[in-house]
Amino acid sequence: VPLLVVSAVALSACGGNDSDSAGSSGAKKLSFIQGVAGDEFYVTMQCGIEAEAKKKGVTVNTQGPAKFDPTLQKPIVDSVVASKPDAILIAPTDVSAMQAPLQAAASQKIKVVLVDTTVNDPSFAVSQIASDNEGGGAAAFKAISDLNPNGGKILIMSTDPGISTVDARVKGFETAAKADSKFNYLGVQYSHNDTATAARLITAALAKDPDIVGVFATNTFSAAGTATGVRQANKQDQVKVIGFDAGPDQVGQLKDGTVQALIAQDPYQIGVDGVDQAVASLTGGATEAKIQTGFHIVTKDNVDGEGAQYLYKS
Ligand code: T6T
Repeated sequence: VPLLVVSAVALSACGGNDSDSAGSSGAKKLSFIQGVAGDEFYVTMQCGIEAEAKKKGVTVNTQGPAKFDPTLQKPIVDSVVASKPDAILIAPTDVSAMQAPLQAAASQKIKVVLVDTTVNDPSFAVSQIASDNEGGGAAAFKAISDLNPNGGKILIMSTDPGISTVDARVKGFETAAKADSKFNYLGVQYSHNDTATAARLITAALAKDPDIVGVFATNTFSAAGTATGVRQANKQDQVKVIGFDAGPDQVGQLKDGTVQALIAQDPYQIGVDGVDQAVASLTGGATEAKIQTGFHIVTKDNVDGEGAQYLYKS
């Protein structure tokens, strides 16, 4: 009779196991504060951070607010600062509201590394590591334009103003869209990083302008909601949807034809670079003020091949 062997060690999202622990007593302590907990982008970044922390012999603990909201992230920063880590890696949830709390952390001699998002004046930070968000926005316009050679009405579904990454994506798309007279750019709608709100907003936009030909959705949740709304309106053949990020729901929508392309970031690498910068700053090594990690375009044609390496972990 075959024995069913159940492993006592839970597999982590990262493909290792959760019993892996980095460092030893006396090792440098890092804290990672996500933009929002449970978001596959930050889950994947956490995998990169934990793998690199293990390699470098430092410890890391990870926390994130339940929503992408500075009023929820600030108390986490305050409690992490009180725990006196050597360095904080953080994706700040607002360019203004997170400025003072992070500056206060840096003034306590905690090294601060900004991963993904940034703040208005990041001069206190050791390093800022992010995708080419503006370039990704411009690439999203190019994709919509290639799919709609005759132009038409287009709009952006974003999250909230004041988030550096999505604002840069909007800027990149908007600049390109306004320069192309074939397109009638209808502006930005804000979904507050909520999938259901994005679906509701796109339904209303399609009721008002039934001839919309393209939507650029600036992150996971706005993209997943946009695709749901487009499919509910049965407009998936008419409306071309390009979404930033590459979480599992988005990949499903790419494969079923509701979404035409995903602009995938490299959150794992952002995490690896973040740890390297933190450790360099703590050990007197050279740091880089800005690191850009690019982006990759994933379509139905490459998602099971070359594009598969860019999909996020969950
Ligand atoms: O798009 C990423 C991240 O880059 C952005 O700052 C916030 O939203 C995500 O986490 C995706 O959900």
